[in-house]
Amino acid sequence: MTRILTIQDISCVGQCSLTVALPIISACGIETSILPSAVLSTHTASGFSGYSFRDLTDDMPSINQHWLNEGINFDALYTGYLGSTKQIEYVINIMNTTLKPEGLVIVDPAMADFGSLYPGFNNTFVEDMKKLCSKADIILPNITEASLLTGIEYKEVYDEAYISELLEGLKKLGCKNIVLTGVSYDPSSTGVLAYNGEDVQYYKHKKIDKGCHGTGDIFASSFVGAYLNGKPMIDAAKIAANYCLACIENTINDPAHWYGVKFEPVLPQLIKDIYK
Ligand code: PXL
Repeated sequence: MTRILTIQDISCVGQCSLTVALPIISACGIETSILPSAVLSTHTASGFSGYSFRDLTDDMPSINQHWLNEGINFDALYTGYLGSTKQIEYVINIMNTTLKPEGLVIVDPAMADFGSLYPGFNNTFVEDMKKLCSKADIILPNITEASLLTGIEYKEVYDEAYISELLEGLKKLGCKNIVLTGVSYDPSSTGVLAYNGEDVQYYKHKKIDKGCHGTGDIFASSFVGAYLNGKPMIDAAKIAANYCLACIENTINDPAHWYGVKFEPVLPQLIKDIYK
């Protein structure tokens, strides 16, 4: 059985990062170990204010040392929101010591959306994230993150040439496989794209205009679940995109649920798609 380690924060309330990654990947039949990078009372996006933040950076080396002492290792590593640049260094150390030699590394450079960095991130973090992405087997950026990683101007309206420029920029950084999310060429549709350094495959689907918090993490976690179950990259991206859409549709008519999406009741659809 595959055992994955996922490193990202726990936002106690707000349906993102570990509170979605752990249930989703586990439901996909994969043993999921966690390393919380920080504990926050809520996510940091709008809607909540004054969140608490406990940085767990200093705990990471001793946690990894204990795993090394116990002979624990992992088949795969998936990183999401990381709380500090030092954490990126520790993640790279875990990759070099605790991940199996042929282990798979999936990095979601979760740091930005809609043209801006999330609160608390700066350019030094972006520079370090470039290093982590260059060591990954697959990265899962959105357009904002791809533009920050490549230094190419962020655009809200663009064409295929712009997307190719982003992909080539990421390839130049050393990224081997790229799944780019939120790729939209017209107002009524959006989609995901998989690039293995040679071929681009695009899956277009309907666009729901309401942005919902945490869907990047839901996409990444369901992608990981599908990919580790043997789905090719574009198929895993398609399954994950369809799951996100279903989660949003399950939530948008409930104004009380503004802080995330109700992904739990839709898990059976994800599992069915993976085992199809
Ligand atoms: O969904 C990414 C994410 C993860 N963790 C925290 C966040 C966000 C996005 O805002 O605030 C704490």
